[in-house]
Amino acid sequence: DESARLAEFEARIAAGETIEPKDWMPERYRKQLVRMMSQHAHSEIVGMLPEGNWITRAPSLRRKMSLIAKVQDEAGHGLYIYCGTETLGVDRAELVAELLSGKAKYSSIFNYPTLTWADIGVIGWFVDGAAIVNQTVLAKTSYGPYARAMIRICKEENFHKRQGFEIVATLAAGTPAQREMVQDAVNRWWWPTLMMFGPSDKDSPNSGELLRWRVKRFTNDELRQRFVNLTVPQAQAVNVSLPDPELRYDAASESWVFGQIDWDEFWRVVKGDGPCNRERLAARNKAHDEGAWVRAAAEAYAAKRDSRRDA
Ligand code: FAQ
Repeated sequence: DESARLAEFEARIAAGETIEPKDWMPERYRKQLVRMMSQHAHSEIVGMLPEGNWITRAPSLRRKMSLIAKVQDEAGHGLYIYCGTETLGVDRAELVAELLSGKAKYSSIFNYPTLTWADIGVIGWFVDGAAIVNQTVLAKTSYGPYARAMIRICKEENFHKRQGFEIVATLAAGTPAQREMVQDAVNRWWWPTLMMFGPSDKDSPNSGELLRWRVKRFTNDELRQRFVNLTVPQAQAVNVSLPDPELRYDAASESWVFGQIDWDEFWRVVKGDGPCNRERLAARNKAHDEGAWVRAAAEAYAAKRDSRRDA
């Protein structure tokens, strides 16, 4: 019966086993994974837009090549995670429709604009850096297909972070105007990056269940702190300052204490009212509409192939 199955499922999780698509799982576990994985896939796809915006304006051929490769990787990550989500019995078209209608969430961070070339460096450094902190842990998540996707994706995120940090280091060692440009980008991206880790633990309704089932292995605040501790010394190394007057090292906890996050801003952006939410959704809808002929052609081809096979 249901409660015996649940006990068996939880015992497997407690023993550190991974759950695979054909294994029994509670409906809530399946639902939570579909929610989280589809939001993650959408984030990768929408996340292509702010950086894609700079491909034609990259300052050199080499910068352009690595930026194209990064954005292309993000498309791959999105498709890979959509495939993972499909192992839970949902149709990708349904998930994409929810993104396009504005019903589905994706990471708040991608609703901010990329105003200068320095933003591309800072996104790689901060946003991919934050993604690595979050996803390294997800590589040990209890659901097998998601964990395996994260292992591969983290390898690519490391390259993304390095290309970003290298851009930042170059600008930070450059002319006064370049230094100013990179500092301005750091000032604008720091707080939104901290928001990527989600609401503080006391306001995180999903954390309890996700931690119990080892989908998550650390809380939002724990991972946010880990990111801050990793990033402050990197900022010092390239001589840029982080826009937080309250930032200070606490020897007792061996951690960098930081100031208050503006949670009103966070929720405004999550609910669709950030600086670029409308623009991002419009761009995704335009791309989807313009791709209609490709989907129609693929379907016609598949139908023709099936009818030949039947003949
Ligand atoms: N933005 O109860 P919790 C990338 C929502 S990295 C928007 O704490 P949970 C790589 C949350 O969904 C970015 N919404 O939720 C890249 C929930 O709403 P719901 C993607 C947010 O799941 C780099 C509500 O608030 N990474 O793409 C955000 O326990 C560079 C309550 O929150 C992932 O998705 C937010 N920041 O913890 C690409 C990682 N935070 O659904 C291009 C996988 C929270 O109940 C360029 N996901 N919400 O209506 C996770 O680790 C978790 O889902 C969290 C949220 C930590 C994001």
